[in-house]
Amino acid sequence: MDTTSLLPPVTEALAEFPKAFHDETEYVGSLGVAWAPGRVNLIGEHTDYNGGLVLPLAVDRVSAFAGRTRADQTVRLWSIHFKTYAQFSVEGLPDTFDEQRAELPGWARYILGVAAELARAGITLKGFDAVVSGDVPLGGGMSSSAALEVAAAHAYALFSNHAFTIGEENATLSPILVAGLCQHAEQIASGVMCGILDQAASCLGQPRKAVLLNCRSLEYRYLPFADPTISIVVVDTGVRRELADSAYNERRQQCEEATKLIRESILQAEPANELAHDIKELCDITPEQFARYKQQLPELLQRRAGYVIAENERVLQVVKLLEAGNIEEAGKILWLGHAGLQNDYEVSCTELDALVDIACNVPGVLGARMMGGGFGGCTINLVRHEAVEALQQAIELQYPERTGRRASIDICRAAAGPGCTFVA
Ligand code: GAF
Repeated sequence: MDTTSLLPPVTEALAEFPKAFHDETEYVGSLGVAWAPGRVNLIGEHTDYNGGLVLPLAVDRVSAFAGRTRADQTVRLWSIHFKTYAQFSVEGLPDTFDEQRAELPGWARYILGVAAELARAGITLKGFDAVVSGDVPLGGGMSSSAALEVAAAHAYALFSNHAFTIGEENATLSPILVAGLCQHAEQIASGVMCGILDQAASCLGQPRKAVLLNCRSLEYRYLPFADPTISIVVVDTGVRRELADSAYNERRQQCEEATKLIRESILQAEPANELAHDIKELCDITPEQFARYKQQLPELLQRRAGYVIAENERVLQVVKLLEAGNIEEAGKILWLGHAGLQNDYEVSCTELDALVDIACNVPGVLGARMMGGGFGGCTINLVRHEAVEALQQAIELQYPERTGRRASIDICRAAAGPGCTFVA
């Protein structure tokens, strides 16, 4: 196979393999590679676990594996980034998950988690040795962990020699099923009760396209996203907050509580309304219902639920505007999304707010907002090409002044989803 077309992290992992694994291990398969992209989310934040809409796109940054199938059920991994080995067995999963997880470094837990979920789905896996590399900024809001999980699922598919297949016609698992499986892997590996956004974006990526996903029905469709005059600029605050995980789970609980209270209020006021029984998640509540019944919620839950319901509407507005070719107006909706995340959902932080505020004063920035779980991570900015430099300069000048930190800036393109192949 011509390896020159492989992405840089894939090539890097391939080159490292003979250096990382040079003992007498018996291999039963050829050298192979698997990879999966990170993502950005245009709009639809914290809507995924509320059964709502999201509009992400996969980016040209990937997690990658290069390795060979072993004769036993051991998985040995070498992380180029962390410069550490990790080892576990796929035998006995998912029962041995908790015990094995405790012994592993954080990054390897996601890979074990994927194996556990595949085992739960009834798939028997083979062991392999592999080098893991990647260029998705770690913890930087572009879903490095989802990229790692989805790449791992493709590595298991490749190295388990047809125990299962992903994606193509008659495959064992569709891309969206793999996304769900990797979402559960993330939950058990990290304890964060995430939605499906990140894993779905990685699994469904297509060049020059965004994907509109209904996280309740799991139906999706693609939208062209390739305006040559616009850049997607991702700015990393450099902030990672320990408490982010517990705050995320707390938001999720608040949304569940708000859903329950509104459902009860509707049923009480409209006992004949059979449809109200079907309200399971916040996004099952229409904006009109919410306006009518929100007074029944404590003030905090009004703000949390109000944000989610409005954000779901914003996704629809952005889709309409993009379809009409009106990126200027679509961008404006991103500012509104940020305001909601900052004031009502309260998942932003000083650094994210500073970046959005700086971007707001640069002509040619069409819209910006914090992206992902929040409390740190990054912002997404839709920027006219000719304004990218001005944005960069404004951030370099003002962000350290305002926060005492440095931000890093990355320009991304909508890129393809995951893949795997044997190379020798
Ligand atoms: C994180 C989660 F992993 C996603 O599922 C999603 O909820 C996102 O935060 C917020 O939109 O990335």
